[in-house]
Amino acid sequence: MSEQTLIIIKPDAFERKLIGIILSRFENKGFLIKELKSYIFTKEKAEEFYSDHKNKPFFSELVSFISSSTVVACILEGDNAINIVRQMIGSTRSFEAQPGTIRGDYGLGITNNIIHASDSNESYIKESNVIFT
Ligand code: 3AN
Repeated sequence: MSEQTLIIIKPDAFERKLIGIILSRFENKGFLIKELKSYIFTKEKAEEFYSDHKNKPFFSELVSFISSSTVVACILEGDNAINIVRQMIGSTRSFEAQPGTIRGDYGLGITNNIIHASDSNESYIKESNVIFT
């Protein structure tokens, strides 16, 4: 079933000039880039984007990191996009992510873990509305 999902290529990947190589992995897999923009989170937008995590101890670190530099936001479309893109990005803790996943190949951090991808259709709708409206 064709679906859409949102990815955010995070400030660490932007600063390391990994945008092109990461986007090309999704195109190579067969996904279509439906929307693409570079974006700078304000603190307020970051808090809205990560509102599900507002009671977590790492919330302020997360908000501060995601708003620390440019990110690239992208809506991808393709069969089972939500699930397959989540598999492609790998585990949250990059140092545990499998080689062959994006976090496994490019990252070592947890907060600075290269990329975000929506984990459900509900998250996709909420998150894409924060950035694309
Ligand atoms: P994922 O991005 O893999 O879906 P979530 O939704 O559990 O992970 O967490 C959202 C973001 O919060 C992660 N991408 C990561 O940047 C950050 N995060 C998660 N757990 C921790 C933690 N223990 N310490 C610091 N940051 C964390």
